[in-house]
Amino acid sequence: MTVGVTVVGAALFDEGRLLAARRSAPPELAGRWELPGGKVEKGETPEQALVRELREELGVDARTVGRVPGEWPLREPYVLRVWTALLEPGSPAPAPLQDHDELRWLSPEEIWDVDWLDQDVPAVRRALEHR
Ligand code: 9L3
Ligand code: MG
Repeated sequence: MTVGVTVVGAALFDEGRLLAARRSAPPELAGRWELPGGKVEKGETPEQALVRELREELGVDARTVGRVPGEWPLREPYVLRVWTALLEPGSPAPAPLQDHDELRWLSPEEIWDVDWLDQDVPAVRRALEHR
């Protein structure tokens, strides 16, 4: 049984680097970095939600690859669940279209250079182990 409402996060990898997105809203989260994504809507699978969120937030054409094991509680009733993802061939490069004001492709040495949201720290660690 899946408990809680899923917020999907994308561990989007390209050429060995991981995409980090800096939130511009809401004010209490602005300036912190996250795996882009958002809430699963009614009638969607988590994978469909992730592809939609990445299109809306970043303008990219992406596909999910696999679930990163684990789940990280957010504000009730939300739970962060993460999938690895890749850009489809010919996808536009990601752009901060919605909810973000900066993006960075982080190499393995740079992963901890940004101020990740608290719940994203263990999720990022797990994503790197399971990519
Ligand atoms: N959240 C945390 N880490 C993430 C994502 C995508 C989302 N990697 C939190 C921030 C918000 C809530 O989940 O409080 C819903 O996310 P959104 O729909 O505002 O992106
Ligand atoms: Mg979002």
